[in-house]
Amino acid sequence: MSSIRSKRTLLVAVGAGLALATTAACTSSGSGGDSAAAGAGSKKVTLITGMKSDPFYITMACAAQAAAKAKGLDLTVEGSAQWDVSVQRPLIDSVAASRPDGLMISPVDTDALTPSLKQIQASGTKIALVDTSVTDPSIGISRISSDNEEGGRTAAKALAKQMGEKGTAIVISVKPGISTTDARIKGFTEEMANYPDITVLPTLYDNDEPATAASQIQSTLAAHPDLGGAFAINTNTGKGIAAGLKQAGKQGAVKVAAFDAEPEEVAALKAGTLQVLVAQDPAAIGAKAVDQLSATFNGRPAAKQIGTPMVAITKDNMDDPEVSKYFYRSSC
Ligand code: T6T
Repeated sequence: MSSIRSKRTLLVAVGAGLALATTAACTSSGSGGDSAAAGAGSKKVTLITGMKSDPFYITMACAAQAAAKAKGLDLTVEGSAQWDVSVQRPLIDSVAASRPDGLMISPVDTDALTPSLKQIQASGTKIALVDTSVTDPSIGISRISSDNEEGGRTAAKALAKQMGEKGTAIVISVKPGISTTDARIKGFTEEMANYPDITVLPTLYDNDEPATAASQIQSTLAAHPDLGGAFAINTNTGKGIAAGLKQAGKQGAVKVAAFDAEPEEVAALKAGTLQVLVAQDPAAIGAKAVDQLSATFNGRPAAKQIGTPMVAITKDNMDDPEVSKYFYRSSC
């Protein structure tokens, strides 16, 4: 179980009455004199992200690179081309062959990759799980992520408000067996149960393909012309739903709460195609993971579980610098 050292509750006031309480664990690491210029003897760390091209992970990687430089660590960034176990497993195995001192990874499945991770950990590589995690609690010296159930609850409250607390809604996710998106669905559906006049249709899965999400929202509309709301579980799903609604001329007619804040989602929020974004702080996830590995390399204990902030963004608050600082980047 997590052994959060101390908890600081961060309440981000986001205008339009949308406030999202998050907790962030203060860790003992991160400042204790372990900075040094990267040199031949530097510890080698590899980051394997869930999707190389995803601005969520690009933002994470940029911050991890900066933190690694400050700590004198030699960081290499890898990433899957698709959200698929058969793509990420060979990546893990090839990284294992290089015997890095540390591995930061977003496993694309809660269980299928655990044997490979167990093997790497047994060979002495310290693992930090970033964003997604695995069921086996023995994996990882630290797990750093958003409180995804809380994020799902926030999306449900925001969407219910947008829908006038009545009508039909749909959730489109990536695929079952991803710790983060499964937690968001759990939080969302549990919160939506508090709105008896809202019916939530069975969840659809788009395999992280925007085009699939676009056609799914359109076919849902055809089957349910009264569709009033949608929850997009992540960046590619948010992009896809926005495109699908725009193509169908239904932007604004179907209210959408989407997780994340990559550039196309932000543009869709500005255009009124999406109504709420639940942004995470992937930069904090990346930087804190580097801090935990650095602390471990220097003989200090790591924080087993670290929560990072989220913020609910709407058209009303998106121009506030305290909010727009959470927009994701497509490059460093
Ligand atoms: O929403 C993020 C991440 O938190 C999730 O685990 C997978 O999807 C994203 O990477 C965005 O595409």
